[in-house]
Parts: sequence; C-alpha cells; structure tokens
Amino acid sequence: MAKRNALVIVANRLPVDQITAEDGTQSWQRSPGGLVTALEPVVAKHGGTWVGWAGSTGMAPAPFTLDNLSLHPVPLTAQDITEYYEGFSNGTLWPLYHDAAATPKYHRRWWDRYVEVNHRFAQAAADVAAEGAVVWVQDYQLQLVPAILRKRRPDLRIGFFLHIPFPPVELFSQLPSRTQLLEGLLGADLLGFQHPDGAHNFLRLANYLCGYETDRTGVIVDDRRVRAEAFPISIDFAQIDKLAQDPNVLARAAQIREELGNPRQVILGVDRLDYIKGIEKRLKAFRELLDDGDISVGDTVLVQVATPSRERVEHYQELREEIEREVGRINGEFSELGTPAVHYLRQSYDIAELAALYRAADVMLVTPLRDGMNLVAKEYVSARPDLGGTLVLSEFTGASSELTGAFLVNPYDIDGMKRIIIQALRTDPTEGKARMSAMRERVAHHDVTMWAAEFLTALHEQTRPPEPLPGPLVPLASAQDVWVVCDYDGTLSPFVDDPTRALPAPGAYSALMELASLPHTQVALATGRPAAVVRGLLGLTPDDPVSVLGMHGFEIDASLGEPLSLTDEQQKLREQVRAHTITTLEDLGVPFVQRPLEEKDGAVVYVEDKPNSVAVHVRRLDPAQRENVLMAISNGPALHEGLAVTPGDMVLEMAVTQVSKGDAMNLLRKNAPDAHFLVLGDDVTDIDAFATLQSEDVAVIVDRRLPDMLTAARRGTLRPAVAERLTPLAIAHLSAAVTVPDPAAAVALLKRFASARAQELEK
Ligand code: ADQ
Repeated sequence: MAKRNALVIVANRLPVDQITAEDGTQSWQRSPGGLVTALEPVVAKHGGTWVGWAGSTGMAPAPFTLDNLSLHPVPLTAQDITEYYEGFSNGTLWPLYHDAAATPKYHRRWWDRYVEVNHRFAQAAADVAAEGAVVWVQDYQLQLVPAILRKRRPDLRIGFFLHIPFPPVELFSQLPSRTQLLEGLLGADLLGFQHPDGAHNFLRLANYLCGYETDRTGVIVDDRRVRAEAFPISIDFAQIDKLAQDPNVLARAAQIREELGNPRQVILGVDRLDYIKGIEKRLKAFRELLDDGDISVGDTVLVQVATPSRERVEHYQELREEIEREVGRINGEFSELGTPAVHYLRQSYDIAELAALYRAADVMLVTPLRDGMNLVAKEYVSARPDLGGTLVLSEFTGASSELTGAFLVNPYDIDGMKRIIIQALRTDPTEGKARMSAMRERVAHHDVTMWAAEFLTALHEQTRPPEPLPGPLVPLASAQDVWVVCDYDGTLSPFVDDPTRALPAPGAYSALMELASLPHTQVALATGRPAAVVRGLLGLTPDDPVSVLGMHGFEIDASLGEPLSLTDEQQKLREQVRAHTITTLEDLGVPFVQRPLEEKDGAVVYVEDKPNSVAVHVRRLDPAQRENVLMAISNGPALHEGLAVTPGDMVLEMAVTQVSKGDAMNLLRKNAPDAHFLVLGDDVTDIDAFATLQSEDVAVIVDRRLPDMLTAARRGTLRPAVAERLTPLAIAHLSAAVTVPDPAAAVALLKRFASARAQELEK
C-alpha cells in the first residue's frame, strides 16, 4: 500500500529522467523545469507525492523518492504512447487548442485510449491521496482525471491547471468528445488557465454545450460551484537573475559572441521544435530582411536553438524538414565562408548555457502563432539584469499580456514582423532599458512560487467547509411546511448603476430551484419591480415552481389569488403624478429618460412607469443633485392625495395603490396558514414584510441598510416616511434577524438552508 499524502501532483510526466552511466548502471536525475521548482517547496512542506509516467514504456518502476520528492510512476505501454500521448493529446488536442495551427486529427481509438489512460492516472492519484488531500492535476493530457477522481474520492480537493490555451467555442465544438472533456474538467473544484480568455472560453462552453449556469468566474454543477479563472504561470526569476550574473555565465556569453564572429548584433530564438512556435515565419522574415538589404551577414546573425520534440508525430516531422530546408536555403543564399547567416542548433542545453545565450543576444525573437504563456520570454527578461537586449514578442502568447515592454508582433504579418525586428535592432538604449526594467519588475513580482501559492490558496478557499446554519434557521429546516420569501434587488442581486443589468448573484437561480424542489417547501419572490422583469433577470421560466409577487404584491400569481387592477381613478392619479414628476424635473433643469437606462446615458434621472406607480431613480446623479431631486419630488408630485410613497435606495416610488409587501405576505399566509416563513430582505419596503412575521418565522437581513435604519430610529434621526413603517413588531423582528453582508452571502445561506432541510426531510 503506497504512503498516502496530503498533496498530490498529477502530471503526464514525472519530473525525473533515467540516466544510464558508462558502466551501464542506471539512476534517476531530476529534470529541470519550472513546474518542479515551483512545486518543490510546497510538496516538501506538505509531504506531497508526484504521480506521472517515468519515461519508458512497459512496467512502471516501484514508487521511489528523489531529493525529497516522493514519486509514484504510472505505467504506459507503447500503444498508450502512440494513441493517448502522440495521438489524442498531441495529434488532436494540441493543434486544436492552438487555433488549429495544424489540422487536428480525430480517431476514435485515440479517444478510447485517452479515456483508459486517464482512468489509470486517476486511480493512481486516488491510491496515494490521503483523506481530504489536495490533488492538483496538470494539463491537457489529463482533462478527464478530475471527474473520475471526484467519483472515486469525493473527499478530495481537486485543482486543475491547463498550461496551453483553452480554445473558443467555434474550435472546441469540433471535438467529437467535447462534452465528455468538459464534464471531465468540471470534476475539479478550481480550474486554472493561463489567460482570462481561456477561462472565459471554458465558461461559455460549459453553458453552451452542457447547459450549466455560469457567471463571471464559475459554473454551478449540481450542488457545487466550480471556479474557473486565470493564474498566469511564471518562472524562478531569482534563479535565472542570479545565474545571469555568475562570472562563468558572463564569460560564456562573451565567448558565444566571439564564436559567432563578433557580429554587431545577435538575434536569438529558443524554442521547442513545434509548429506553434512560428519558427518558419520568423526565418522567412529574417531571410527577407537579408534579401532587402536591411541587415547584412556578418553584421547581424540569427541563432535559432530548437529542442527536439514529439519526433514521432507526423506534423512535427514535416515541420522539422521545412525548417531545415529554410535554414539551408538562407545559408546557401546569404552565408559567406566561415560566416553563416543562421546558426541552427537542434539541441537541448542546460539552464546555464541558455542564460549565457540570453545574455549574448541583443534581440530575442519569441514569435509563436499561439502559446499558452511562453516561458522563454520570461526567462530572457530574467536573464537581463544589465537591462540590455530587447524582446520581440508575439501578441498571441499569454506572456504578451504581462510583458508590456516587449515589441509586440503579429507573426502572421511578415512585413510587420520585419519592421518590428528592425525597430528592435535599432532601439535607443535608454528606451530599451526602460522597457526591460518594466518587464523585469513584472516577472520578479509574479514568479513561479507566487503562481503556485495563489493557485493553492484559491483552491483552499474554494473548498473550505461550509459554515454551519445560523441557530434561528435550524428549527425551520425541520418544520412541516416552509415558505421562503426573498426580495430581489439588494438581496439576491448586488446593486448596480443600471437596474436593467441587476443580474442575480452567482448561484441565486439554482439556490431558489433547489429549495423549490424540496417537499413541503415553497419559494416566492416579493419585489417592487414588475414580476416579468425579475423573472427575466433571474432566468425563471413559467414552469419553474417559484412564485413572483411584483410591484410589492400588486401583481400576484394566478395560483395565489385573484389578480388586482387599478380603478379608473387610480389610473388617472398615476397619469397626474407622472406628468407632475416630469414638469418638476424640467423646472429643475435635470435631464431624465422615460425608458430603461442604457450604458451610454450619463447623469440622468430615470422616470419608471410601473403598473401601479411612478418611480424616480436618481442613482446616476451626483450625491448633491440626488438630494435636490428627491426633495423636489417629495414636496411636489409625491404630495398628491391617495399615494403610498416609498423611499428606496436612490429611488422614490409613488404608488397609487396601498399594496405593500406586508399584503403580499398576508396573501401567502392565507394560502398556507400553518407554514413557517423565512423572509430575506434589505430595504425599506421589506420592513412591511418583516412586520407580518410570527414567532416561529425568521427574518434574514442583507447588508447594513436596515440595521443602520434601526440605529437611526433609536436616535430619532430617521426620515418620517421610513420611521412610521418601523412598528414595534417590525423592530422586534429586525432586531432578532440573522444578518448577512451581501447577496452572495444570502445565496450561500439559502444553499446551506436547502441542504440542511433536505437532510432533515430525509430522516
Ligand atoms: P512549452 O510549449 O514547452 O510549454 P515554453 O513555455 O516556452 O513552452 O517553455 C519551454 C521551456 O523549455 C523553457 O523553460 C525553455 O527554457 C526550455 N527550452 C527551450 N528550448 C530549449 C533548449 N534547446 N534546451 C533546453 N531547454 C530549452 C507549455 C506551454 C507554454 C507554457 C508552458 C508552461 O506550451 O505556453 O508557458 O507549458 O505552462
């Protein structure tokens, strides 16, 4: 039985290589790489294990430890490598996720093998993870692992990080196994992407292809929220910065320039030999610059280092041939005896040699067609403590959002790229230093340790056990019949400038539906807005079992009672009030609109015509103007006889009927005389609902406005229109209320209540 650990990293490859000495003895050596460097301190601290393939096919070596890293090899057969790794991972997903830079291939047997191998990795992780452990799954080869793992080990806290871009809907939708992949990822608690675009694409797809409710940063899956956000990866800045000042590295940098024939300028490219890196287009631009006479051999030299990669995959073989042909062509046409135009090195180097190359280069070319991040760009910047050198960077890399001091290029635009290369070669040293300094600042502060810490902290937050249900709600969870009644604005939806965009807090819809689906549990919304508007904002369909009482109870669902309508007199009054409001605003010279506010509207008043009222919204005005307008309306149109005037949050409502949320509550109680009520609200009009509560009922107040009003009432500083609503009963319920800070917390409370009640009802 393997030792169980509190932290498990799952990646396709273990961070080690097996080396064979001259005498044939074999040993393990840690492979260099940012991921190990980033995770090593975390793994060491938590006693973690790394699960992955050890690099040779057949039987996996037994679990072992190297440099404090506990390693758990997963076996892969030659056929697994062909179908799961070279096939589905690198023949299908890799090109597709990189803008289809090569044509993705779809083979059902590749997919089948991918599923099988993902099961194997998930099982290995399940075997080594301790109860409640954090499991952090890495990259596109293992996208099904989170869901498989969650099924086997629901106790685990699962994170996933994608190192490559996550494609937009139009591309991802090509995948025959698209929903399975999304569902696989959704097994995680936290999904990390290199760039906000990746997270955004994922959220759109989870909604579009799987039908899940999503918001800006997450997806609601059953009773869980999966968070999806950008966590841009970085490098060990300090290590490379230090290395780049090492006398041996500096001497080697000088030697490199000498070996190159002491050209005036050195241009460098360092890439894995991959078609996404845009090496061919870069070579083409360089050839044309030589051809045009903008640069000359001997004066400017290009060094292109390319690490061999995925050499058995067809696209990669073609690419290599193409690049080598182009290098041969350039050198054939332009080299002089002993002075090649391009130095092409298809080799791997250690980090010290790379640091020397970085220091020797005047211009670094990083021009991928698409790249999740691109660490080479960050390494180059870290290797320039002298603030020398300039970086030419493709705008299609994740790094381009951070390295704003780079010269950005569109690698598909060869002429543009040529212009930018010349600009980079001719950069004034003062400007070059300023650019380099800004980029170094960024990488120094966002290094790989910070990346890992931010991801793991977010995962811990995301999976923190829920707080217990507040005491007053406990008896309600087991009550025979319960009605949950919620206000909308300010209670389930944060206040925004534009009321038409007052979207619900994440998870609000599913919380309401969860409650409404429980036996003996009814849900209603009591809002000052028209019912249809709130239904639209929440996405409630007529089939959803939630009642909506609009206009403070003037609009009622047919299932609850007879609809109300205005008398001729009330209709006339409403018209008069509206006309009076408009002349008042005209007299004040304050601009106003009579249709829902739009983003382009500036500081205007919105005069809302509601079925039984006129509401004046002043949110867009500056505070002094707001007061003026509210005063003028209160002392003018609001004085018409027969009006019920309600001051809300930056709105004044003048209703021609006397219906209040108290009436709405009474109607509900008439329908269910024995039910207990849980009522959530945040504003003045909710006081009327709270005032109808009985002793077993519970009030939940959201935000500070109502508690502040209570304080003001005690001090006698409350406006009379509000003070008169605060009956002794209302004060008693408000004082005993459970309070939550904001709509997000209100939604979380509803969810907790729903699951507690579900458990009680099952007993
Ligand atoms: P890669 O596609 O491999 O990584 P990149 O981010 O540039 O791309 O990392 C390459 C690494 O290999 C760098 O650390 C570099 O120093 C090293 N390297 C390159 N050529 C080398 C050579 N000849 N010898 C030795 N080392 C060499 C994937 C994604 C990226 C993402 C990373 C990390 O494609 O977008 O930045 O993962 O998340």
